[in-house]
Amino acid sequence: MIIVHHLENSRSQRILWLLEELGLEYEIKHYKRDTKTMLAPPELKKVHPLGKSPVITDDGQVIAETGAIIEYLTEKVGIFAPKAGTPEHLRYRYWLHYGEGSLMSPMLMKLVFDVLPTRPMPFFARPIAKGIAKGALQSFVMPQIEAHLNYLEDELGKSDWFVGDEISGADIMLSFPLEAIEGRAGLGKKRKNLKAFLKRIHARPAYKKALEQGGEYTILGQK
Ligand SMILES: N[C@@H](CCC(=O)N[C@@H](CS)C(=O)NCC(=O)O)C(=O)O
Repeated sequence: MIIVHHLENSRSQRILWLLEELGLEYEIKHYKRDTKTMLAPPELKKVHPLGKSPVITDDGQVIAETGAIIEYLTEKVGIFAPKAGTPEHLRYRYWLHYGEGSLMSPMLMKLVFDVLPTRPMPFFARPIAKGIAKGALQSFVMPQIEAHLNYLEDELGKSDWFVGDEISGADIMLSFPLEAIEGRAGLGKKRKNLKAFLKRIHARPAYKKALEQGGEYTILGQK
């Protein structure tokens, strides 16, 4: 039996969505974030030394990393991934790596620089922290995020889904960073394709079912 070690409000939500799309049976073990640090609880380290979510267990195996989990689950069922050896499969693999490998990096930097000036520090250090954070956001982080969003907006101008006309694990992979940007800063008025993509995924019955299963997912502002 597949067990999803699911941290509330996290990337793990997309694994629940994938499982619902694939029609696989699974159980959820729920974990709550520490209310102060927002980190995962220590119990998650019993499943995998890094204690991050998502992580799944299946048949005595522990599988971590969203991309690896998506590949593992889609290969089990043989849907939601283009046929191996095709150009579509190469594109699919690209997006699976891109989601965490490229797109999430500037987003995490934004999170860090947004929070940095609000952390406890001597009063005289705060204006300096604010200045450093603002400078980094303006000169590097935000231009990077904008470049990624423009690129993704153009890609979705070519087809409804990231790998052509059929939904795949690549769309599930990219859902979380796009939802996070929409929830935190907004995708921007001109990003019609990205907004339509989010609307399309949120209308899917499997997506809705996964939300019911996963519990709190406030990334889009819903409680
Ligand atoms: N690249 C990893 C990232 C995993 C990750 O950082 N997960 C976050 C949840 S969104 C987490 O577990 N955070 C809690 C913590 O770091 O303690 C993946 O995609 O699986």
